[in-house]
Amino acid sequence: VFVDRYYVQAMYNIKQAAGRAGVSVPVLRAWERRYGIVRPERSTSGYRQFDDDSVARVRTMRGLVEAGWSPSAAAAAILDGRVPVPEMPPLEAARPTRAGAGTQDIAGAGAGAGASAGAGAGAGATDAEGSSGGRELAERLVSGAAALDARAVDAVLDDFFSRGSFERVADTLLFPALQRLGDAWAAGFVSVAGEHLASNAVLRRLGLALDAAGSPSGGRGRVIIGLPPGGRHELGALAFAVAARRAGLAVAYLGPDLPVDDWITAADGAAAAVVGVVTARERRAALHVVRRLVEAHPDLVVAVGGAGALDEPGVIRLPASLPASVAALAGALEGGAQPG
Ligand code: B12
Repeated sequence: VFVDRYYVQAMYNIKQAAGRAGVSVPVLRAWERRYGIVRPERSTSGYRQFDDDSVARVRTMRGLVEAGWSPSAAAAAILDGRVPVPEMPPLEAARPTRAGAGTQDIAGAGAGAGASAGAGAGAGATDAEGSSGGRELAERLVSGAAALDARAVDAVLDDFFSRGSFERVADTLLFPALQRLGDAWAAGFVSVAGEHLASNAVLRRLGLALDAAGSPSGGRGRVIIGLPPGGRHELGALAFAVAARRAGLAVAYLGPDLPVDDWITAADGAAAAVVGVVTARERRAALHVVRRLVEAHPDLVVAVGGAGALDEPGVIRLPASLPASVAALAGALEGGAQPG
Protein backbone atom coordinates (compact mmCIF):
# COMPACT_ATOMS: atom_id res chain seq x y z
CA VAL A 1 0.00 0.00 0.00
CA PHE A 2 1.35 3.44 -0.86
CA VAL A 3 0.95 6.25 1.60
CA ASP A 4 2.31 9.50 0.15
CA ARG A 5 5.43 8.27 -1.59
CA TYR A 6 6.32 5.49 0.80
CA TYR A 7 5.55 1.82 0.46
CA VAL A 8 3.89 0.52 3.58
CA GLN A 9 3.66 -3.23 4.09
CA ALA A 10 0.09 -4.39 3.47
CA MET A 11 -1.43 -6.47 6.28
CA TYR A 12 -4.34 -8.84 5.90
CA ASN A 13 -6.73 -10.45 8.34
CA ILE A 14 -7.01 -14.23 8.24
CA LYS A 15 -9.93 -14.25 5.79
CA GLN A 16 -8.15 -11.91 3.37
CA ALA A 17 -4.86 -13.81 3.69
CA ALA A 18 -6.57 -17.17 3.07
CA GLY A 19 -8.38 -15.71 0.04
CA ARG A 20 -5.16 -14.32 -1.42
CA ALA A 21 -3.34 -17.61 -0.88
CA GLY A 22 -6.20 -19.68 -2.31
CA VAL A 23 -6.90 -21.79 0.80
CA SER A 24 -9.77 -21.88 3.28
CA VAL A 25 -9.51 -20.20 6.69
CA PRO A 26 -9.49 -23.58 8.56
CA VAL A 27 -6.65 -24.83 6.32
CA LEU A 28 -4.62 -21.67 6.94
CA ARG A 29 -5.18 -22.01 10.70
CA ALA A 30 -4.16 -25.69 10.59
CA TRP A 31 -0.99 -24.99 8.58
CA GLU A 32 -0.06 -22.23 10.99
CA ARG A 33 -0.65 -24.38 14.07
CA ARG A 34 0.70 -27.71 12.84
CA TYR A 35 3.56 -26.72 10.58
CA GLY A 36 4.47 -23.17 11.59
CA ILE A 37 4.41 -22.10 7.94
CA VAL A 38 3.35 -18.58 9.03
CA ARG A 39 3.79 -16.68 12.26
CA PRO A 40 1.29 -13.85 12.02
CA GLU A 41 1.61 -10.75 14.10
CA ARG A 42 -1.25 -9.86 16.40
CA SER A 43 -3.12 -6.57 16.19
CA THR A 44 -3.60 -4.60 19.41
CA SER A 45 -7.01 -6.25 19.72
CA GLY A 46 -5.43 -9.69 19.35
CA TYR A 47 -6.38 -10.55 15.71
CA ARG A 48 -3.87 -12.32 13.48
CA GLN A 49 -2.32 -10.09 10.80
CA PHE A 50 -0.57 -11.54 7.75
CA ASP A 51 1.89 -9.79 5.42
CA ASP A 52 2.60 -10.45 1.71
CA ASP A 53 5.46 -12.78 2.57
CA SER A 54 3.19 -14.99 4.71
CA VAL A 55 0.62 -15.09 1.93
CA ALA A 56 3.35 -16.10 -0.54
CA ARG A 57 4.51 -18.91 1.74
CA VAL A 58 0.99 -20.30 2.12
CA ARG A 59 0.42 -20.04 -1.63
CA THR A 60 3.68 -21.88 -2.31
CA MET A 61 2.72 -24.58 0.17
CA ARG A 62 -0.68 -24.93 -1.48
CA GLY A 63 1.06 -25.42 -4.86
CA LEU A 64 3.27 -28.18 -3.45
CA VAL A 65 0.36 -29.94 -1.77
CA GLU A 66 -1.65 -29.76 -5.00
CA ALA A 67 1.35 -31.28 -6.77
CA GLY A 68 1.21 -34.29 -4.40
CA TRP A 69 3.54 -33.33 -1.54
CA SER A 70 2.45 -34.14 1.99
CA PRO A 71 1.75 -30.96 3.99
CA SER A 72 4.55 -31.70 6.46
CA ALA A 73 7.14 -32.26 3.69
CA ALA A 74 5.96 -29.13 1.86
CA ALA A 75 6.18 -26.97 4.99
CA ALA A 76 9.62 -28.33 5.88
CA ALA A 77 10.95 -27.67 2.35
CA ILE A 78 9.70 -24.09 2.43
CA LEU A 79 10.91 -23.38 5.96
CA ASP A 80 14.44 -24.65 5.34
CA GLY A 81 14.65 -22.82 2.00
CA ARG A 82 14.78 -25.85 -0.34
CA VAL A 83 11.72 -24.52 -2.13
CA PRO A 84 11.98 -20.79 -2.84
CA VAL A 85 9.03 -18.55 -2.14
CA PRO A 86 8.55 -15.96 -4.92
CA GLU A 87 8.78 -12.39 -3.78
CA MET A 88 6.25 -9.89 -4.98
CA PRO A 89 8.22 -7.97 -7.63
CA PRO A 90 8.93 -4.36 -6.70
CA LEU A 91 6.31 -2.04 -8.04
CA GLU A 92 7.78 0.16 -10.72
CA ALA A 93 6.67 3.70 -11.12
CA ALA A 94 3.72 3.96 -13.47
CA ARG A 95 5.22 5.14 -16.71
CA PRO A 96 4.25 5.56 -20.31
CA THR A 97 4.98 2.22 -21.90
CA ARG A 98 6.75 3.80 -24.86
CA ALA A 99 8.53 7.07 -25.48
CA GLY A 100 6.32 10.01 -26.31
CA ALA A 101 3.21 8.69 -24.61
CA GLY A 102 0.84 11.28 -23.33
CA THR A 103 2.65 14.31 -24.67
CA GLN A 104 0.00 15.37 -27.11
CA ASP A 105 -3.74 15.17 -26.90
CA ILE A 106 -4.83 15.35 -30.51
CA ALA A 107 -7.88 13.21 -29.97
CA GLY A 108 -9.34 15.44 -27.26
CA ALA A 109 -9.58 18.22 -29.83
CA GLY A 110 -10.93 16.01 -32.56
CA ALA A 111 -14.44 14.98 -33.49
CA GLY A 112 -16.44 12.38 -31.63
CA ALA A 113 -18.39 12.64 -28.43
CA GLY A 114 -15.25 13.10 -26.36
CA ALA A 115 -16.57 11.20 -23.38
CA SER A 116 -14.15 8.91 -21.62
CA ALA A 117 -14.92 5.47 -20.24
CA GLY A 118 -17.01 5.38 -17.11
CA ALA A 119 -16.55 8.91 -15.90
CA GLY A 120 -16.17 12.10 -17.88
CA ALA A 121 -12.75 13.28 -19.00
CA GLY A 122 -11.50 15.52 -16.25
CA ALA A 123 -9.56 18.73 -16.53
CA GLY A 124 -6.19 17.38 -17.57
CA ALA A 125 -4.30 14.55 -15.97
CA THR A 126 -3.44 15.39 -12.41
CA ASP A 127 -1.48 12.17 -12.13
CA ALA A 128 1.57 12.53 -14.28
CA GLU A 129 3.44 9.35 -15.09
CA GLY A 130 5.72 8.19 -12.32
CA SER A 131 3.66 9.85 -9.61
CA SER A 132 2.81 7.95 -6.49
CA GLY A 133 -0.86 8.28 -7.58
CA GLY A 134 -0.19 6.11 -10.64
CA ARG A 135 1.54 3.50 -8.53
CA GLU A 136 -1.25 3.54 -5.99
CA LEU A 137 -3.87 3.00 -8.70
CA ALA A 138 -1.88 0.09 -10.12
CA GLU A 139 -1.53 -1.44 -6.69
CA ARG A 140 -5.27 -1.08 -6.05
CA LEU A 141 -6.07 -2.77 -9.36
CA VAL A 142 -3.74 -5.66 -8.52
CA SER A 143 -5.10 -6.00 -4.96
CA GLY A 144 -8.69 -5.98 -6.20
CA ALA A 145 -7.85 -8.65 -8.78
CA ALA A 146 -5.98 -10.75 -6.21
CA ALA A 147 -8.95 -10.66 -3.83
CA LEU A 148 -11.48 -11.28 -6.68
CA ASP A 149 -13.16 -8.10 -5.47
CA ALA A 150 -15.22 -6.88 -8.43
CA ARG A 151 -16.38 -3.79 -6.57
CA ALA A 152 -12.86 -2.73 -5.76
CA VAL A 153 -11.81 -3.27 -9.39
CA ASP A 154 -14.75 -1.18 -10.62
CA ALA A 155 -14.00 1.55 -8.11
CA VAL A 156 -10.36 1.80 -9.15
CA LEU A 157 -11.39 1.90 -12.83
CA ASP A 158 -13.73 4.81 -12.04
CA ASP A 159 -10.75 6.48 -10.45
CA PHE A 160 -8.51 5.80 -13.47
CA PHE A 161 -10.93 7.35 -15.93
CA SER A 162 -11.52 10.46 -13.83
CA ARG A 163 -7.84 11.43 -14.15
CA GLY A 164 -7.71 13.00 -17.57
CA SER A 165 -8.37 12.42 -21.25
CA PHE A 166 -8.99 8.88 -22.40
CA GLU A 167 -5.70 8.74 -24.31
CA ARG A 168 -3.59 10.06 -21.48
CA VAL A 169 -5.20 7.83 -18.85
CA ALA A 170 -4.78 4.76 -21.06
CA ASP A 171 -1.16 5.50 -22.03
CA THR A 172 0.23 6.69 -18.71
CA LEU A 173 -1.90 4.98 -16.06
CA LEU A 174 -4.03 2.09 -17.29
CA PHE A 175 -1.54 0.27 -19.56
CA PRO A 176 1.29 0.35 -16.99
CA ALA A 177 -1.18 -0.91 -14.37
CA LEU A 178 -2.21 -3.79 -16.66
CA GLN A 179 1.41 -4.69 -17.17
CA ARG A 180 1.83 -4.62 -13.42
CA LEU A 181 -1.18 -6.94 -13.19
CA GLY A 182 0.55 -9.28 -15.64
CA ASP A 183 3.73 -9.28 -13.55
CA ALA A 184 1.72 -10.04 -10.42
CA TRP A 185 -0.04 -12.87 -12.25
CA ALA A 186 3.28 -14.27 -13.54
CA ALA A 187 4.69 -14.16 -9.98
CA GLY A 188 1.66 -16.06 -8.69
CA PHE A 189 0.21 -13.19 -6.69
CA VAL A 190 -2.91 -12.93 -8.80
CA SER A 191 -4.79 -16.03 -9.93
CA VAL A 192 -5.92 -16.60 -13.51
CA ALA A 193 -9.44 -15.81 -12.27
CA GLY A 194 -8.25 -12.53 -10.75
CA GLU A 195 -6.48 -11.54 -13.97
CA HIS A 196 -9.60 -12.40 -16.00
CA LEU A 197 -11.79 -10.42 -13.59
CA ALA A 198 -9.66 -7.30 -14.00
CA SER A 199 -8.97 -7.54 -17.74
CA ASN A 200 -12.66 -8.18 -18.48
CA ALA A 201 -13.63 -5.17 -16.37
CA VAL A 202 -11.17 -3.08 -18.41
CA LEU A 203 -12.54 -4.57 -21.64
CA ARG A 204 -16.07 -3.49 -20.68
CA ARG A 205 -14.90 0.05 -19.91
CA LEU A 206 -13.14 0.29 -23.25
CA GLY A 207 -16.30 -0.98 -24.96
CA LEU A 208 -18.32 1.76 -23.26
CA ALA A 209 -15.73 4.31 -24.33
CA LEU A 210 -15.99 3.09 -27.94
CA ASP A 211 -19.76 3.54 -27.90
CA ALA A 212 -19.43 6.93 -26.22
CA ALA A 213 -16.96 8.11 -28.86
CA GLY A 214 -19.62 8.34 -31.57
CA SER A 215 -21.50 6.05 -33.88
CA PRO A 216 -19.69 3.69 -36.19
CA SER A 217 -20.04 4.64 -39.82
CA GLY A 218 -19.65 2.38 -42.79
CA GLY A 219 -18.93 3.34 -46.36
CA ARG A 220 -16.07 5.54 -47.45
CA GLY A 221 -13.17 6.15 -45.14
CA ARG A 222 -13.93 3.13 -43.01
CA VAL A 223 -11.11 1.86 -40.79
CA ILE A 224 -11.36 -1.78 -39.75
CA ILE A 225 -9.48 -2.75 -36.57
CA GLY A 226 -9.06 -6.22 -35.16
CA LEU A 227 -6.77 -9.08 -34.20
CA PRO A 228 -5.33 -11.83 -36.39
CA PRO A 229 -6.61 -15.42 -36.18
CA GLY A 230 -5.83 -16.82 -32.72
CA GLY A 231 -5.09 -13.35 -31.32
CA ARG A 232 -6.84 -12.57 -28.06
CA HIS A 233 -4.87 -9.68 -26.53
CA GLU A 234 -7.35 -7.03 -27.57
CA LEU A 235 -7.12 -4.27 -24.95
CA GLY A 236 -4.48 -2.30 -26.89
CA ALA A 237 -6.34 -2.62 -30.20
CA LEU A 238 -9.66 -1.67 -28.61
CA ALA A 239 -8.10 1.36 -26.89
CA PHE A 240 -6.67 2.36 -30.25
CA ALA A 241 -10.14 1.99 -31.82
CA VAL A 242 -11.54 4.32 -29.15
CA ALA A 243 -8.81 6.91 -29.72
CA ALA A 244 -9.22 6.69 -33.51
CA ARG A 245 -12.97 7.18 -33.27
CA ARG A 246 -12.51 10.10 -30.84
CA ALA A 247 -10.25 11.66 -33.47
CA GLY A 248 -13.10 11.45 -35.98
CA LEU A 249 -12.18 8.33 -37.92
CA ALA A 250 -14.98 5.98 -39.01
CA VAL A 251 -14.00 2.91 -37.06
CA ALA A 252 -15.43 -0.60 -37.32
CA TYR A 253 -13.98 -2.63 -34.46
CA LEU A 254 -13.91 -6.32 -35.37
CA GLY A 255 -12.40 -7.72 -32.16
CA PRO A 256 -10.17 -10.73 -31.52
CA ASP A 257 -9.44 -13.84 -33.57
CA LEU A 258 -10.60 -12.81 -37.05
CA PRO A 259 -9.86 -15.44 -39.76
CA VAL A 260 -7.74 -14.30 -42.69
CA ASP A 261 -10.49 -14.69 -45.32
CA ASP A 262 -12.78 -12.52 -43.23
CA TRP A 263 -10.14 -9.81 -43.03
CA ILE A 264 -10.05 -9.79 -46.82
CA THR A 265 -13.85 -9.58 -47.15
CA ALA A 266 -14.20 -6.98 -44.40
CA ALA A 267 -11.58 -4.80 -46.07
CA ASP A 268 -13.69 -4.54 -49.22
CA GLY A 269 -14.39 -0.84 -49.67
CA ALA A 270 -12.53 0.11 -46.48
CA ALA A 271 -9.86 2.80 -46.44
CA ALA A 272 -7.59 1.20 -43.84
CA ALA A 273 -7.09 -2.04 -41.94
CA VAL A 274 -5.29 -2.06 -38.57
CA VAL A 275 -4.07 -5.34 -37.10
CA GLY A 276 -3.12 -5.53 -33.39
CA VAL A 277 -0.17 -7.74 -32.43
CA VAL A 278 1.10 -8.44 -28.91
CA THR A 279 2.79 -11.86 -28.77
CA ALA A 280 5.10 -13.81 -31.08
CA ARG A 281 2.29 -16.14 -32.04
CA GLU A 282 0.01 -13.29 -32.98
CA ARG A 283 2.90 -11.84 -34.98
CA ARG A 284 3.08 -14.82 -37.30
CA ALA A 285 -0.67 -14.80 -37.83
CA ALA A 286 -0.65 -11.02 -38.38
CA LEU A 287 2.07 -11.30 -40.99
CA HIS A 288 -0.13 -13.68 -42.94
CA VAL A 289 -3.10 -11.28 -42.64
CA VAL A 290 -1.23 -8.16 -43.76
CA ARG A 291 0.43 -9.90 -46.71
CA ARG A 292 -2.93 -11.13 -47.94
CA LEU A 293 -4.49 -7.69 -47.40
CA VAL A 294 -1.77 -5.90 -49.36
CA GLU A 295 -2.10 -8.42 -52.16
CA ALA A 296 -5.91 -8.39 -52.32
CA HIS A 297 -6.45 -4.64 -51.80
CA PRO A 298 -3.56 -2.64 -53.30
CA ASP A 299 -5.14 0.73 -52.38
CA LEU A 300 -5.87 -0.13 -48.77
CA VAL A 301 -3.80 1.50 -46.01
CA VAL A 302 -2.57 -1.47 -43.99
CA ALA A 303 -1.13 -0.89 -40.51
CA VAL A 304 -0.01 -2.96 -37.54
CA GLY A 305 0.19 -1.78 -33.94
CA GLY A 306 1.27 -3.25 -30.61
CA ALA A 307 4.37 -4.51 -28.87
CA GLY A 308 4.87 -7.37 -31.31
CA ALA A 309 4.30 -5.27 -34.43
CA LEU A 310 6.30 -6.18 -37.50
CA ASP A 311 8.18 -4.45 -40.30
CA GLU A 312 6.76 -5.46 -43.63
CA PRO A 313 6.99 -3.63 -46.96
CA GLY A 314 3.79 -1.73 -47.72
CA VAL A 315 2.62 -1.92 -44.11
CA ILE A 316 2.66 1.00 -41.66
CA ARG A 317 4.04 0.21 -38.25
CA LEU A 318 2.12 2.33 -35.73
CA PRO A 319 3.99 3.93 -32.83
CA ALA A 320 3.12 2.97 -29.26
CA SER A 321 1.40 6.00 -27.80
CA LEU A 322 -2.28 6.28 -28.66
CA PRO A 323 -2.27 9.91 -29.92
CA ALA A 324 0.84 9.29 -32.01
CA SER A 325 -0.53 6.10 -33.53
CA VAL A 326 -3.85 7.74 -34.39
CA ALA A 327 -1.97 10.68 -35.94
CA ALA A 328 0.16 8.26 -37.99
CA LEU A 329 -2.91 6.48 -39.35
CA ALA A 330 -4.80 9.72 -40.04
CA GLY A 331 -1.73 11.06 -41.87
CA ALA A 332 -1.49 7.95 -44.04
CA LEU A 333 -5.21 8.20 -44.87
CA GLU A 334 -4.95 11.86 -45.83
CA GLY A 335 -1.77 11.48 -47.84
CA GLY A 336 -2.86 8.20 -49.32
CA ALA A 337 0.86 7.46 -49.27
CA GLN A 338 2.02 3.96 -48.62
CA PRO A 339 5.46 3.17 -47.26
CA GLY A 340 7.70 1.26 -49.62
C1 B12 B 1 -4.90 -9.65 -20.08
C2 B12 B 1 -3.92 -10.68 -20.64
C3 B12 B 1 -4.46 -11.77 -21.31
C4 B12 B 1 -5.95 -11.91 -21.59
C5 B12 B 1 -6.34 -10.96 -22.73
C6 B12 B 1 -7.76 -10.45 -22.52
C7 B12 B 1 -8.16 -9.46 -23.55
N1 B12 B 1 -9.46 -9.38 -23.73
O1 B12 B 1 -7.39 -8.79 -24.20
C8 B12 B 1 -6.08 -13.42 -21.96
C9 B12 B 1 -6.54 -14.19 -20.74
C10 B12 B 1 -7.03 -13.75 -23.11
C11 B12 B 1 -4.63 -13.78 -22.26
C12 B12 B 1 -4.29 -14.95 -22.90
C13 B12 B 1 -2.99 -15.33 -23.14
N2 B12 B 1 -1.87 -14.69 -22.75
CO1 B12 B 1 -1.87 -12.94 -21.94
N3 B12 B 1 -1.68 -11.41 -20.96
C14 B12 B 1 -2.52 -10.54 -20.48
C15 B12 B 1 -1.78 -9.45 -19.67
C16 B12 B 1 -1.97 -9.73 -18.18
C17 B12 B 1 -2.21 -8.04 -19.97
C18 B12 B 1 -2.23 -7.74 -21.46
C19 B12 B 1 -2.84 -6.45 -21.68
O2 B12 B 1 -4.00 -6.34 -22.07
N4 B12 B 1 -2.07 -5.42 -21.40
C20 B12 B 1 -2.54 -4.07 -21.59
C21 B12 B 1 -2.32 -3.76 -23.02
C22 B12 B 1 -2.93 -2.46 -23.38
O3 B12 B 1 -0.91 -3.78 -23.19
P1 B12 B 1 -0.24 -4.65 -24.33
O4 B12 B 1 -1.15 -5.75 -24.73
O5 B12 B 1 1.16 -4.93 -23.93
O6 B12 B 1 -0.25 -3.56 -25.47
C23 B12 B 1 0.60 -2.44 -25.47
C24 B12 B 1 1.14 -2.21 -26.84
O7 B12 B 1 1.49 -3.43 -27.41
C25 B12 B 1 0.03 -1.48 -27.53
N5 B12 B 1 -0.89 -2.25 -28.34
C26 B12 B 1 -1.37 -3.47 -28.16
N6 B12 B 1 -2.19 -3.80 -29.13
C27 B12 B 1 -2.25 -2.76 -29.98
C28 B12 B 1 -2.95 -2.57 -31.15
C29 B12 B 1 -2.82 -1.36 -31.84
C30 B12 B 1 -3.58 -1.17 -33.11
C31 B12 B 1 -1.96 -0.36 -31.34
C32 B12 B 1 -1.80 0.90 -32.08
C33 B12 B 1 -1.27 -0.56 -30.15
C34 B12 B 1 -1.42 -1.74 -29.48
O8 B12 B 1 -0.74 -0.88 -26.52
C35 B12 B 1 -0.27 -1.24 -25.24
C36 B12 B 1 0.42 -0.08 -24.58
O9 B12 B 1 1.63 0.25 -25.17
C37 B12 B 1 -0.31 -9.63 -20.18
C38 B12 B 1 0.74 -9.19 -19.18
C39 B12 B 1 1.57 -8.03 -19.69
N7 B12 B 1 2.72 -7.87 -19.08
O10 B12 B 1 1.20 -7.31 -20.59
C40 B12 B 1 -0.30 -11.11 -20.56
C41 B12 B 1 0.63 -11.58 -21.69
C42 B12 B 1 0.61 -10.60 -22.84
N8 B12 B 1 0.02 -12.85 -22.07
C43 B12 B 1 0.88 -13.77 -22.31
C44 B12 B 1 0.56 -15.10 -22.68
C45 B12 B 1 1.73 -16.06 -22.77
C46 B12 B 1 -0.77 -15.47 -22.92
C47 B12 B 1 -1.26 -16.87 -23.32
C48 B12 B 1 -0.42 -17.64 -24.35
C49 B12 B 1 -1.42 -17.65 -22.01
C50 B12 B 1 -1.87 -19.08 -22.16
N9 B12 B 1 -0.97 -19.96 -21.82
O11 B12 B 1 -2.98 -19.33 -22.53
C51 B12 B 1 -2.67 -16.59 -23.88
C52 B12 B 1 -2.63 -16.37 -25.40
C53 B12 B 1 -3.94 -15.87 -25.93
C54 B12 B 1 -3.92 -15.72 -27.43
N10 B12 B 1 -4.44 -16.70 -28.13
O12 B12 B 1 -3.43 -14.75 -27.96
C55 B12 B 1 2.30 -13.25 -22.17
C56 B12 B 1 2.93 -12.99 -23.55
C57 B12 B 1 4.38 -13.39 -23.65
C58 B12 B 1 4.89 -13.09 -25.05
N11 B12 B 1 5.44 -11.91 -25.24
O13 B12 B 1 4.74 -13.89 -25.93
C59 B12 B 1 2.10 -12.01 -21.27
C60 B12 B 1 3.15 -10.89 -21.46
C61 B12 B 1 2.10 -12.52 -19.80
C62 B12 B 1 3.46 -13.00 -19.32
N12 B12 B 1 4.13 -12.22 -18.48
O14 B12 B 1 3.89 -14.07 -19.67
N13 B12 B 1 -3.77 -12.85 -21.80
